[in-house]
Formats: sequence, structure tokens, C-alpha cells
Amino acid sequence: MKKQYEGISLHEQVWKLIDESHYITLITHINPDGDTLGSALSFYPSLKQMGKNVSLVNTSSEIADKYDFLPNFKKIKNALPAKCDLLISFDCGSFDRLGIEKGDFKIINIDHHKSNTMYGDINIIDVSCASCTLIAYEVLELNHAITKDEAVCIYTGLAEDTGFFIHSNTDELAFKYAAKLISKGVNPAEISQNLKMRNSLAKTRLTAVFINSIALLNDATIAVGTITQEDLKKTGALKHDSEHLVDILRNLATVELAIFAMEEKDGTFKVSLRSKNHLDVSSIAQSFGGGGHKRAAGFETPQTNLETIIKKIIEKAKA
Ligand SMILES: [Mn+2]
Repeated sequence: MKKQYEGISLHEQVWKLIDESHYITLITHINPDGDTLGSALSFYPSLKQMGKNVSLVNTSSEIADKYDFLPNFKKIKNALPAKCDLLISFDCGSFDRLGIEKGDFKIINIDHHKSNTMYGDINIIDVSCASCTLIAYEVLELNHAITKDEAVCIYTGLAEDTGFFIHSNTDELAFKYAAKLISKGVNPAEISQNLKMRNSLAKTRLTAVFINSIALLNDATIAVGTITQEDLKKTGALKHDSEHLVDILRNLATVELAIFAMEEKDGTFKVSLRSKNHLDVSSIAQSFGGGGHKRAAGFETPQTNLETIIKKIIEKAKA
């Protein structure tokens, strides 16, 4: 960055760069979750109020309806706008997960993934934050008092990334922020209901199909489950209806490593990995070109033979 950015904190640099920019794009990662969406949406109102031309972007073909209660959700567009001088990405470990081409814009990269490739001009990567929305909170708070609409977005990311406060990243800070967000007007039960109690019958039927696919390996310490394109067709479920399935594998008593493979339209696989106590799945995912966190990671592979993929994952896990 330019010399004028020396000597001020990264958070202050963000506001300085926002101040100098006119066309700002808030971008979320492909196959978006509540954390990436909540982070980007939490930034929208204040930038708009500053008179900036603000766009919200996600390049995936579908976004789960369950996020439709988030303020400004309907403003999310599928592609980059014609004009953009600043791109702010949220919860995205690598540039390719944004689904866009590089362009003539500065990038602020706000994320909490250990595997982040530092692709921004400014990188705010804090792996100690349970969700990316907590980093968003800290940056926004430097500029103004957090509003209820922002708090709803921030809480959504925090709740989802901690598995509604049960995963190993659920720490004192997570609860401190949860309490602060509730004091800003967040209603946790209402948000949980929006996110978890609006399932379609198709999604529920997909769960049943998935359960039948489960296999246990390695003295039942590894669980593998798959969803094929045929399963989606049969049940009428959408791709994002599968996002909770990997937890069913990890929830099995003896399982340390959960492997969920989702067949893509072209016959390749998207693989989600979860571990329970000690395995670092982020490094396994990285060896396949993906990334993530210690207990939750994933990758996409051009490989179409599932058995080969599983064999390779198990080899890496054993190492
Ligand atoms: Mn996240």
C-alpha cells in the first residue's frame, strides 16, 4: 500500500481506503454461508449512508432462501458491476473462491481462515475470531455504533460458524459478542428459526437418502457419505440443501474424521471435511487445493472416481 497508510492500524486503513473509493463491491464466497453473507451485508448500510455506490455480489448460481431475512439480502447480484474501484471480500480464503476475474480495483480481504492466501491490498485475517462477522463488527465499530440491522447480520455469521454455539471455536469472545449483539436488538430465537426451521420436504428427504449412503471405515473412526446428482433429482432438493449433512457424519460416536462428497453436475466432487478432536482437516484440504479451519474444511477436485479421492484423504489423514 501507499506510504500514507504506514503507521495507522489495519482497521483504520480500511476506512481510509473506503473514504478514497467511490464504487465499492462487497463480495461473498461461492456456495455462500451465513458468515460470508452476514459479513458483507453488515457493511452495506453504512457505506451506502456515506454516499458510496455500493454493490453486493455472489457469483454462485443459487443462494439458500433461508438467508432472505437478512437486511438487504435481495440486493445481492450475480456478477461484478461495470464500475468498481474497491472490492471488499468477506470470509473467503482465496481469490478463486470469489468466482471473478482480477480487475483494476483495490482489494480489502477480511477473513478468519487459517489458509487465507493474503490476496488483498489490505488483509485483515484474524483466525482467533469464531466468525468473519466478528471482524466485521470490530471494523464497523471503529466508524459508528453497531445498529440492529448490522447486528442481525453479524449474529447470523457467528451463530452459523459456531454451529449455534457448539463447535470448538465457541469461546469466551463468541459469547461476549453474542451478548453485545443481543443488547443491540438481536433476537436469537427468531434468527435460529429463520435459519433452521424453514426446511423444505425435499431437503428432509435428501437427508434420508444421505443417511443410507453412510459407510464407516478405519475401525469406525472415519465416516463417509455422498450425495449424487441423481439423489438431487430424485428428491427435488437443491445443492445447498446438503450443507448440514457432514455434521450427521461427525455426530457419530466413534467418528473423528467426517468426509462428505457431493457430486457436481460434471461428475467431479466437492468434498467437505470435519474432525472432532485432534485432526487438522484444514491441512488435508490444502493438500487438495482447498482450505478452511482445523475442524472444518473443504476442497473441490477434478477427480471423478470417489474411491480414489477417499483413499487419498485417508492416506493424508494417517500421515
Ligand atoms: Mn466463516
